[in-house]
Amino acid sequence: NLQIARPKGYRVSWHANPAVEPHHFGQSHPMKPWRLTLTKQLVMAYGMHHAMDLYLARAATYEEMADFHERDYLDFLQQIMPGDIDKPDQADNVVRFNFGDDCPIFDGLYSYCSLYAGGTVDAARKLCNNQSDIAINWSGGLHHAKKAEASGFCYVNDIVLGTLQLLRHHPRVMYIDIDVHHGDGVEQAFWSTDRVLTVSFHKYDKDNFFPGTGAREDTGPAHPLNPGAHHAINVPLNDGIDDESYIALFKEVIGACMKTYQPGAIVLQCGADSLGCDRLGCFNLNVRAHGACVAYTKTFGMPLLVVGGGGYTPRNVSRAWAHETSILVEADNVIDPTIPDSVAFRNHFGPDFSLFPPLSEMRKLDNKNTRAYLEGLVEAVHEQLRYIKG
Ligand code: TV7
Ligand code: CA
Ligand code: ZN
Repeated sequence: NLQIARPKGYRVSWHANPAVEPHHFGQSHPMKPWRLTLTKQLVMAYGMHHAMDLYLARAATYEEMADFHERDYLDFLQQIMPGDIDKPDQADNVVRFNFGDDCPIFDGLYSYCSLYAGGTVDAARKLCNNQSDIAINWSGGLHHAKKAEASGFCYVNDIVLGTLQLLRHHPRVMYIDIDVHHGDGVEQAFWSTDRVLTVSFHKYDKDNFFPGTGAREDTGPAHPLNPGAHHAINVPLNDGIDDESYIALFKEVIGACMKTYQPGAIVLQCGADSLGCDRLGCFNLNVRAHGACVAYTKTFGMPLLVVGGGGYTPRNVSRAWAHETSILVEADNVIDPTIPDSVAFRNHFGPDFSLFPPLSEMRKLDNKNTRAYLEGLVEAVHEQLRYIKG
């Protein structure tokens, strides 16, 4: 695929370590690091690796992770072994740090965490050093992890670590989260600063959808002495949102936030569980619509840290992230939507063998977001932005 040239004027870097891919969360667990293998196979079969600088991610050090995480939590993460979960002397910590079915203790857990976190820290540093303009780590984006607690398949919050790096060089950073789940860990980490504006689009149902936070009126603690008040923007949605409404909503909300806040860098979490047909998600988006959010974010032309996140139907996760890689290297108009013959595991992409299968038609889900509801959300975001000065 020699037609894929490096984009002129800006550099894209790819940060990954293949040692992340073989980790197993357990038999029926929905999180499958193997989806990263599939993504990489697609990206390489299309020749997109020629258009990026490729970096082997190093493991984040203990000290780097301690920029956000508490040491007794990291100590536990570092020494715990799969059999230990049933040992009475570990029981207190297992409960305290929230390990269990969602966040199991599997073989190589610490190396898995430090590798995906290292990728995001490396990516952020490349942006700060001005050695890259768009830096990608599809293994990152684990937005639920708290400073001393695992949560929702996330153990180390690589997004917080990467954002802390960006804050060394940029007065303001904007965080955008299109995973179907609320980006609660990132929101909470920057709850009390006005230097990060967090914006999450997610399915919201307090009692029936994880993590149950992210209501429209949750905008940061409103104490007059808290500079972070109003700096969390939540866009709670109902089942079945379609391409057209999601793209319009994304552009209106993000366009308004960019205009008001004027950040120096953007972190974009691209959780692919907002696609139609996701095993855990309940939206109705096609690969092109998910990608349109990435394309729109790129139009602002600022340092951009792109991370993965959720996504539980691996064939579609890899389609979305390969397509989004092509958008970032400006090859989306030259690649063939038919999956190349040379791609490994090509059988996973049948029967259509297309990058863009009709996900919204395959599982009929009513759009439970009325036009009036979506207009109300946009209006409320505009009102919230009046409290924020760029
Ligand atoms: C970023 N949903 C993470 C999203 C994290 C969602 C949840 C599961 C789940 C876990 C399993 C499993 C599952 C089919 C789905 C209230 C509970 C219900 C555990 C069984 N199958 C991201 C986290 C969410 C684990 N958790 O944003 C092992 O679904 O809803 C919950 C919590 C208690 C714990 N039980 C689920 O996308 C990466 N978990 C099968 C095996
Ligand atoms: Ca989200
Ligand atoms: Zn998710």
